[in-house]
Amino acid sequence: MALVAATAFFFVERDRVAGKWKTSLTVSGLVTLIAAVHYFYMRDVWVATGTSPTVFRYIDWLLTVPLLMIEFYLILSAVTKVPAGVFWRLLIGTIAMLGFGYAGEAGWMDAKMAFIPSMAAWFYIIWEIFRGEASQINAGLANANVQKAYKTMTLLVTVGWSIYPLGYFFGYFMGSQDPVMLNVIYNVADFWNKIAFGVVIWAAAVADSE
Ligand SMILES: *C/C=C(C)/C=C/C=C(C)/C=C/C1=C(C)CCCC1(C)C
Repeated sequence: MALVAATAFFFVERDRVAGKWKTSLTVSGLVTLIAAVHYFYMRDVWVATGTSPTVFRYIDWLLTVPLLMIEFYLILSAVTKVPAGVFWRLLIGTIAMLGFGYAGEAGWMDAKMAFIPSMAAWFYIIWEIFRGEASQINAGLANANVQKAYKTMTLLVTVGWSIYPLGYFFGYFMGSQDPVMLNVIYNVADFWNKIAFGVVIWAAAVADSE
């Protein structure tokens, strides 16, 4: 429900911000919309079978995580010129991270082996936003609103996102995967990483538009 409400909020608030910010808010709303629909699917499966199929989570992630990641490109693009390479590196990094994760969970690859390239891709994204071209562009801005949002978003991508590899790690390396616990943890993580992430962008957009 919070994802549905956030979707309505981002789409309505789009009217309130300057034109250059509208794409960022649209993308925030798409992320929460896509996740809300997947949660409806997942709830139905849970009610019917008492299990939660990994495939729905990964379809959700495959759509929402690249969209979240390109928000870095979009918020920087709202205020300055950003080379397309930043967009592509963030996009490809997320797809590699999730592709290996899924290969491990689906049994296409040894789950422990798949963990390594998936983690490497996540570290690559983190490097890009902390040290790479995106971070250099951000450091060179004269816009405190974008810089503040950027900083909080980097925190969510490191601390907030660490929940998912930890869930994988406990499941496949420690052999403890309590599906109820894992669902609760993922749900709380999604609240921060999708809704709060969007709110951070919304706050920068409003402050910068007024
Ligand atoms: C809204 C959903 C989000 C932000 C999901 C993010 C998911 C990840 C950051 C997953 C990362 C993984 C690794 C870094 C290694 C193990 C496999 C994954 C896919 C769980």
